[in-house]
Amino acid sequence: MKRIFSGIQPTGEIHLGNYVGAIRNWVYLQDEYDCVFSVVDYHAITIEYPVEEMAKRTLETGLILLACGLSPEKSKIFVQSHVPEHTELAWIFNTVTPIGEVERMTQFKDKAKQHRANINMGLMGYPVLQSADILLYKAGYVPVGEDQVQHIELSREVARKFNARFGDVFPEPQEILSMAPRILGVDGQAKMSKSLGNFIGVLEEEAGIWEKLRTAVTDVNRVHRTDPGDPNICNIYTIHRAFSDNSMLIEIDKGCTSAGIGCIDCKKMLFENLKKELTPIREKARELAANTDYVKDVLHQGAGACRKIADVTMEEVRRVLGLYRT
Ligand code: AQP
Repeated sequence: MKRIFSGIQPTGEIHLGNYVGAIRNWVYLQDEYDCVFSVVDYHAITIEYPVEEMAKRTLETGLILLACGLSPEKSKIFVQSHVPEHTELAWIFNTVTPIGEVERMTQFKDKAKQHRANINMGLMGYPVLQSADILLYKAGYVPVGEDQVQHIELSREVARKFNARFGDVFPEPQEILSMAPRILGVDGQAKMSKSLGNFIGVLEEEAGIWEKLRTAVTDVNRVHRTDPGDPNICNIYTIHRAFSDNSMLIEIDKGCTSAGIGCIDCKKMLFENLKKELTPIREKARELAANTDYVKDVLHQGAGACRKIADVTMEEVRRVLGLYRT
């Protein structure tokens, strides 16, 4: 069975971008692939974070993945720092990764601007650790949002460089994009992001979701209700694509381009569909929050299963590197 790896950072509230760009796709894919999914806490420490919150956020992120439909019967779900081989392999990959390649990564440039006071080696090495996350399990496929495609390209480069020098050990992973690989924030400007505060949370209460939706930016050229709009440049329509069926999309397209419906009508339709999909997730999350021992157990079992795979890969890697073994 072909293997998948993907991860999510415990950097805050999981939002619609994470959900439709990645997590919902993971849920579908776990029926067809051998899946490994991680809460990547070592990635999350590359920016300043509230230390006292990290453990709680990590557990909550695991809980949300389960609430969204990941199943421990189908997938291995674990916390990255519980499998130390991730950082061991990342160190080795540092020695085959050209500095120029990591310096040109868009995410590094963006994060360096956002966190000027702490541009650390970890921030720059983020995609090297990500390559290790994927290749430790020799995963061939990585379901991610569009923002991560450049990093997956780099992981192919890392695999090629390593294989060229030490022999054919790693596959070259391919990204798998969802049908909504890039959701903008409610500001309609930047990517919806935990750290930018422009998000709608998957577990947010309905009143909060509506308030954000109601005021969210649409097609900026549609100033008056009577102006026709262009769904192709409207972020609300992009979100509709992820939550609404074809007949509704056609209805909105027609209504928007002819000014037959207003933005608020369109948002109300989206709100109804969001409620349909997110309410069961919120309920499941509430159930799991009352039984965190179950979540802890899933993560514990997941880490155990992953350590076994990691151990085999690392033995092979240490051998091909020519390290002294007793
Ligand atoms: N706006 C988005 N649209 C589509 N996919 C998205 N993803 C993130 N934002 C969007 C995808 O979600 C997965 C997990 O992301 P992550 O937590 O590892 O890191 P991120 O991409 O940096 O997400 P955020 O929310 O923007 O976090 P912060 O603010 O902490 O940096 C990935 O597959 C990502 O592509």
